[in-house]
Amino acid sequence: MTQNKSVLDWIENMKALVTPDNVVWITGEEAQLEELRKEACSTGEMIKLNEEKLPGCYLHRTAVNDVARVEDRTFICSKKEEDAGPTNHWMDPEKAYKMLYDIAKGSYKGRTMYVIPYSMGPVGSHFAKVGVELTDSIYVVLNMAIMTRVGNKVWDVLGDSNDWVRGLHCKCQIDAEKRYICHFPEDNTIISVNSGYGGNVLLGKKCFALRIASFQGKNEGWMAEHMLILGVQNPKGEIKYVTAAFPSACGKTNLAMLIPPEGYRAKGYKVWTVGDDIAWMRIGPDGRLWAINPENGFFGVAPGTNEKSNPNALHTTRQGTIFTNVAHNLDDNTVWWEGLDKNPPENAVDWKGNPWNGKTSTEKGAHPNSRFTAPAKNCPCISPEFENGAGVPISAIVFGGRRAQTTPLVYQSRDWNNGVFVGSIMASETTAAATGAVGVVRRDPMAMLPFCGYHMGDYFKHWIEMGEKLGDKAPKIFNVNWFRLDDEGNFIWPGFGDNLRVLEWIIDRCEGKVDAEETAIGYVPHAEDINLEGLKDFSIDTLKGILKVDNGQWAKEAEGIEEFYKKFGDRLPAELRAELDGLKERLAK
Ligand code: GTP
Ligand code: SPV
Ligand code: MN
Repeated sequence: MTQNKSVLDWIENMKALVTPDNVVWITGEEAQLEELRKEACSTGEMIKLNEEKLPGCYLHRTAVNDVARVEDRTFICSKKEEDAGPTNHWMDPEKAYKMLYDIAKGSYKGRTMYVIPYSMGPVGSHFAKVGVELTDSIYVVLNMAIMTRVGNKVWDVLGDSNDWVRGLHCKCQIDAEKRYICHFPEDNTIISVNSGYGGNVLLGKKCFALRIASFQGKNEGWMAEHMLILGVQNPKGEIKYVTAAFPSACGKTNLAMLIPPEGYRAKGYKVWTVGDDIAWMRIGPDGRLWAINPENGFFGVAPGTNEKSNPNALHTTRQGTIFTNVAHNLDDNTVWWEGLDKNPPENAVDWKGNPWNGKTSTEKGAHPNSRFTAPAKNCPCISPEFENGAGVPISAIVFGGRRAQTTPLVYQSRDWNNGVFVGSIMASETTAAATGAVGVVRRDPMAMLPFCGYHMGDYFKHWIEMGEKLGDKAPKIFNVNWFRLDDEGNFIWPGFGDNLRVLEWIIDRCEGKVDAEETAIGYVPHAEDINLEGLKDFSIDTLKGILKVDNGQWAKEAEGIEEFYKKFGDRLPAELRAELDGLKERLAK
């Protein structure tokens, strides 16, 4: 345990508030976690799955009203409203604490308080940061034990420091009307009440590693981003690292675990996964940008994951994994989700807990935002650098979203500031990862709209300043769109493993090995420079179609950006204003 006074005092205060029957300190030892798994199974909180087919795997169903992040109930409680900015919901911290303490008061009565010390990042790395989460949910403990590094070793590195993030989670009655996910960036504090779902309650993830950490990064000169990190190894054995920011459920896990197309594999290409959701990045001693994945597992979207689309992810979930809100196959006590295979179980229970026949039912067996929580070490392509506390050097930063039209398959920004502009104007169709309408195009700068813990205008400025510090060592910035649709609504680009064809062009551009065509929005590949070898039923003319930049559509886009930028008032950096003017000028030519 710990003698850290700031920790002990805070826990005493929280105990007095929520009044648990008892307190359990999570040590990180396997025997303790195993006891908790048994207890969760005895109460029905979790179901133990087939030990032969899915060793060490469990199923959990959340309440039907509690299956995704709740962006409209997520608040940044900075002292000044203007510091939360126009893209966040804000609540006065005094008012928020009072409201939350009223809800939390006595809520652990009859329950156990679990104290989870955790490290985001390899324990002791200079990138890493410590958090403590208090929860009354065993499901949260077991998920945190997969997603982060938990246990006594964290107390050892924390010592008597006060630099740690406080997190209080109270399940309460899972009352959607009293659900609040509140962040106090100035106090390093997170309070989450009335939810039991992933991103709302695994406080190390979006709440700390993005919302609180983005604020810390601005103050301390580093970056916390909603990005995957992967390494592409070429036949010579050289590995180049790339980060990519796509909005929720837009393909980060899939790209991070990409399996090269056959022709590439034969030549010796390989992709290594460093992270699938979050990157913390700092300028290294060599002046380049270095990144770590602060997480220790994957909280991935289950539907659509299969032996063809993402065999690495599927393999990763075959042991030691917790499944949330997928269908339960009663015949062999395994799990199923839409898009796993063409053979849905007939004798099953759906994500709501109702009897379900996959052959005849018109209802979905798994919720579209059902998830797996799997240890990173299970991943067949986990990078040898995954545990390296110094991180990996980044050559390229890729932005992307789900756009049926307008945005080409790939383009390169003109320079860093233009790249920041490209990130700032990202737009994507919404997905099931958050509650609310699905398929509506919304601006989601750097895929951080729901995750930036301070004023988005200041966040843009921070990006610009990082570019000034990096100078000519800055990664090159690109934008991709795997999701262009044809007239019948089918995806035009094959995507998944074939995305390596685009990554290859990106890396070649970083190394100055390939030319490009200058357009109003940036540099687009000559179609001949994207390797289509071995791609069946895909012609170079189809490729040309999705590489085309339509100036008419982009002129409309520029109007939308103008509208969006108005939100930021005088906190929009002048550099971005100039970039928008430059785009309009080039479009008018
Ligand atoms: P979060 O965990 O919510 O942050 O999501 P993510 O960005 O990791 O998304 P993920 O990789 O789980 O993919 C989400 C959905 O996008 C799945 O249904 C995938 O099948 C689909 N998808 C991923 N990559 C591609 C692609 O290259 N092309 C197409 N058409 N769909 C893709
Ligand atoms: C996302 O929605 O971007 C996720 C899942 O990665 S959650 O942890 O719920 O935020
Ligand atoms: Mn995510």
